[in-house]
Amino acid sequence: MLSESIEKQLNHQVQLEGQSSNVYLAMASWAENAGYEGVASFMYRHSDEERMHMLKLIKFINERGGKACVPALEEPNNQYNDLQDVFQSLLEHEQHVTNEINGLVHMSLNEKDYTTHNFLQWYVSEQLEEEALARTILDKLKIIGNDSGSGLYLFDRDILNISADTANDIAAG
Ligand code: OFO
Repeated sequence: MLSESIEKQLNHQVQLEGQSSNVYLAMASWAENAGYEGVASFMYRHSDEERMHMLKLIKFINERGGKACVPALEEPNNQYNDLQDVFQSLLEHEQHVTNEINGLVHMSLNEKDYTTHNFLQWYVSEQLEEEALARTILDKLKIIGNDSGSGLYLFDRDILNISADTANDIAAG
């Protein structure tokens, strides 16, 4: 059985994952309108993944005898200056999510809720991958620079091959 405080915090995380899905959906739409088809499909896929993160939490809360609440979402930012702006925002968003997950992990240990602690390990690894991936992409964009049309064209074409596995390798050194 979940404690009230952990149930509340897990529901907060449900909101955050749902919000992440919305943020990436807005980025996908911006990229599609800006002509970056590769980035758009990367973001659409990322948005779907975040929805899965939310569903996983909802099911866990309910399985543990808690009550998962489907949250209201805020309107995400729909306007970006360029791709660097998009991926910098993505990195900052993920850093925020990582902090929240770490807070939950801390809380579950404090309350000796080892089942929740175990469940959260999947999110800890996922955050490591997502942050590493965002940094890898930002590094590439910095090399290309915003003025290189052909560089950005190739980046857009290649982004679909940049998988989470690549980021994993980088994170593992
Ligand atoms: Fe759910 O991993 Fe990003 O936010």
